[in-house]
Amino acid sequence: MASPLEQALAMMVTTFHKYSGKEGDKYKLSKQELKELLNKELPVFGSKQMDDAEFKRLMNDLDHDKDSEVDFKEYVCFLACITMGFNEFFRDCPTKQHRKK
Ligand SMILES: [Ca+2]
Repeated sequence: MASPLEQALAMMVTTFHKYSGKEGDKYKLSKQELKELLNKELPVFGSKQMDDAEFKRLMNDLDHDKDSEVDFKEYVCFLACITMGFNEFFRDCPTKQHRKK
């Protein structure tokens, strides 16, 4: 039985392939595939709240090699950035709760 972290890593990989295989290059996310992944798997960052210009900017930021698609490496960098954001957000939570006692 895989540990929760191992499961999370496997989930990152399988989630990418679930969307990247839909159209065009099987190993890259097109703009449409990225949009779908965000909406369904990362609703916090979902493009529903994002207008077209914002989505274009995000896509542009993620697409480091400028081939108009997001490959696995670019996707993992994105997840790492989000994780760092979560870390910033949650970092002080336990300390604050602790201080209240
Ligand atoms: Ca790319």
